[in-house]
Amino acid sequence: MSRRFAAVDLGASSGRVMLADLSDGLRLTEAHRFPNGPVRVADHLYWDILGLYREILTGLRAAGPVSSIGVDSWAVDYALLDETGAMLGNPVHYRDDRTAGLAERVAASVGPETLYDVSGLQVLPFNTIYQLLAEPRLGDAATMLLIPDLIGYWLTGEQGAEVTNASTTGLLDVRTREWALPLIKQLGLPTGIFPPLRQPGDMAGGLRRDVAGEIGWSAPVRAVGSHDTASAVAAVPASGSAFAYVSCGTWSLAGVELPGPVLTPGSRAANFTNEAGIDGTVRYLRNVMGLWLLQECLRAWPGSDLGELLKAAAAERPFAAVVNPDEPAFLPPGDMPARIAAECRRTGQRPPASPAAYVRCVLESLALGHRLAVRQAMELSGRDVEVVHLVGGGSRNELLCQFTADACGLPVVAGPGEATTFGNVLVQARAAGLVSDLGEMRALVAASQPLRRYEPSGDFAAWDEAASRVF
Ligand code: LFR
Repeated sequence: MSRRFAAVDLGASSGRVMLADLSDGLRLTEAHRFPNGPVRVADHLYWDILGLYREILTGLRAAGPVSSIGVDSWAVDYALLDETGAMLGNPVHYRDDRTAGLAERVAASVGPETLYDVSGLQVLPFNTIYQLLAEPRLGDAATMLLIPDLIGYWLTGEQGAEVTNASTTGLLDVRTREWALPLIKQLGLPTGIFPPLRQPGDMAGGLRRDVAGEIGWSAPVRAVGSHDTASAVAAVPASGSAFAYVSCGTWSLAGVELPGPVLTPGSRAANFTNEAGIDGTVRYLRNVMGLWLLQECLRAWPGSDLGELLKAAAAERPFAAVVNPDEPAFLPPGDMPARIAAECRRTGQRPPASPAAYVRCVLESLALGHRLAVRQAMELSGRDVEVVHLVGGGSRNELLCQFTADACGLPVVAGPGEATTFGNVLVQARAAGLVSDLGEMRALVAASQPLRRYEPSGDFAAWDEAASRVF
């Protein structure tokens, strides 16, 4: 058996097929990278799922033969399939507004306490539970497959639901980690569309013969932490348990890892989520709007250079303007600088006057979001935290890492940028017997990756003052 594994990792702004080699430590190479993003057609926002699948095949062909393949992606979104396995329409993007008002309606009918007690999930307007209730074609559906499970189905012909991602639907029982059938029935959703659950490491199936023919080789697909955040948290290069993490890409997912859920009224009020992690762990975290704010600003400034902007942002006046990064108005695609300016005015602050000032505002605001989530995670869970691990693409943003250390008053260890891929391949390597447990997985990442440490510095009182402006 070779010690090579392929990871298919679909992020909201880019996808990649990565190749990991564990013959001598842990080496990662990129086989193929491709852009991703929402596609608006008439009234709705979609994912170009067939285009993504084509890129995945291109990537697998380039990666060459491996021992197994794992697929992860962003959470909550899905395709409905009919009884022949054909897709009933293109998957809708979670930033689409079709779920407007549904979270409130479900809370009113089921009761917010009951909902939290069953699923342990934070309320986000796009959770699968609300999307399914907005779904016009539910009556025709035989199966619902979340995105990585859909890709897995196309690759293997086998259907299943990997549990870490299933935990983001709002329809998984947080205690038993089985589908919450009583809740599903109570909502009037069809119980039959939810496929059997799989655990990370389970075999998902062999490649279909036509797929193997197309990419030129064959290997089984294994379930991994198919929620990208579950894979990223599995690869946080921490030792021990006194750490918080910020998995920072399009979203920042900030929290702690726990052995069991926190379902207290305080936790619900703070909108903390108990998502399923590897090995029965709980990813106790909250979504912070993340680099989406920056990505959408850049989209509004065609031709701008991020490197130059970050340099200029470092020289801008501190705390000239900050916003609550989690304002619902920031969620949909659109003119982000205009929305940030409106939010500054609403909170009595002068809007930034240049792109560099906007970037400064975004990064300070994100750091404030990280700080609030990390602090609340510590308080609500009782977990001691000595260090914040910042992983994902955001770990390459030095200014954001330093601001996060300053705002949290804790050291930040930044890296790896490709934590999700590491988590993906290491779960496969473990299933193949090459790695023993989560601790060893993390130690391997720590030993093979350059990490950078940021000590908290700067004026802590100034961060307090800035926080008081927005929260
Ligand atoms: C991050 C992520 C988050 C999830 C969001 C939407 O990529 O998976 O964990 O809340 O995307 O699916």
